[in-house]
Amino acid sequence: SSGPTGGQSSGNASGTRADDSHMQWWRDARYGMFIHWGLYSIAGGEWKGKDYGKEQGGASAEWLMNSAKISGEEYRSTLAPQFNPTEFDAKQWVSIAKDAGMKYIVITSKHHDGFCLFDTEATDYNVMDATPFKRDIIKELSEECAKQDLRFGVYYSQFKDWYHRSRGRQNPGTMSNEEYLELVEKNLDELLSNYGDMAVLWFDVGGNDVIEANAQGARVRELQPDAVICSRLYSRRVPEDQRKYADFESLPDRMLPTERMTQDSETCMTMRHNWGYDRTDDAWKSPKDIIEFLALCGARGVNLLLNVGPTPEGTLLPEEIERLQAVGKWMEVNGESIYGTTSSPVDFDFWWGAMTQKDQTVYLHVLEWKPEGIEFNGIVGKPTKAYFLADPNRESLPLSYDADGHVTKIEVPPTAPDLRNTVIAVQYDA
Ligand code: JFZ
Repeated sequence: SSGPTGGQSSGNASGTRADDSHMQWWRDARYGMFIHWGLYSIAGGEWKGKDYGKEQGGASAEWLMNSAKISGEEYRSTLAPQFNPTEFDAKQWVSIAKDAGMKYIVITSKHHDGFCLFDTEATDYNVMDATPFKRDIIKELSEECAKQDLRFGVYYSQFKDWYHRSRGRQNPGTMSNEEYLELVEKNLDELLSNYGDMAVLWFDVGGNDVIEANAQGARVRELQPDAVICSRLYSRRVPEDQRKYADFESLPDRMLPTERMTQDSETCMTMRHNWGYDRTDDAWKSPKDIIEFLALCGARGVNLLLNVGPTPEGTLLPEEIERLQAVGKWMEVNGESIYGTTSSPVDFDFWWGAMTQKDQTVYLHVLEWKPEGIEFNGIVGKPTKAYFLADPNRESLPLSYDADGHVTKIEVPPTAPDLRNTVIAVQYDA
């Protein structure tokens, strides 16, 4: 149980395994890279001169086929021959994720548009057979992750596919349910058999058919018992206690968690508005925003899966790289306050920010500097030493306590050492 000092309990899927030891790396990792890449990246949110980038609640880059009501035939015949991202370099992408401090990568192996970024026998609508590129993107990335010691996983849209007869509303495809389920089954077997260790199976937009979802979950357990399975295998309408194979709860997209989670959870977040590459989307979040997401997700016990939307050429955008590097530099110094930590000991934020914790230390993520001092309470024990995590000498900051010893005040210099997030480590005696 979480108890008075916070911490996390397991997800609800341990019943399908002997234990939940497969979750430990994921809990410790805290920070991963999401990649939305596919045929839609070529269009970049535009179709026949119209910009769809900000439609559909903003999810239009990878939703283009649906938003622009493009037929399956036209979508494929227009975009697949153009898919030739010759600048794609798995080694570079994985290095960028690693330098950013990320511990795992999840890439769209098939999104709602049905296009497979991997070699598959189940359909010729894939990168090897339908495009001039003819390189197995999932293979190159999975091998590179293994080399650079990052965990690798795939997003797979198991329910929603616009080529299916009834699983896409605006643009009903022709595939029957039987054909579709067979395709998914084959695809999953290939993804789970041909690419080494699959760390994460990131299912999305699940349906209400629990039997169908459970069969897919069971197959994952069978072929990759240690893979971590996303709760979106099931629709939100499936009661939580019936989501047998959901290892972690995927929280609503692009929103900070508002409360401390007691079950394994993850927030996925964009760097701007859209997931897939969009030519006109300029709603960039700042490096400070992202560092704050990391801190606040951590304080609520939630992983952050931060998205990039690579270009048709196969590159990450300079704006993305710049942000990833900035956060990576911060993580180099302050990673101890994120990796392997659990949620804040208290349910609330402070006026200056929020806390994470590990062993006998709490980490104060000071997002708003207060020269008059940083006050906090809620830890079970007496603080003995406070220091800036960025200070290699760990010089003690002066501490004082109020009359009943509940509130601790840390004296700080007038200006913030790091305006984005200065972390103060506070050790305490239990
Ligand atoms: C889905 C996709 O439709 C979208 O294109 C993107 O891949 C995103 C990561 O996931 O969209 C969703 C799914 C679930 C919610 C919101 C958007 N939700 O539960 O709030």
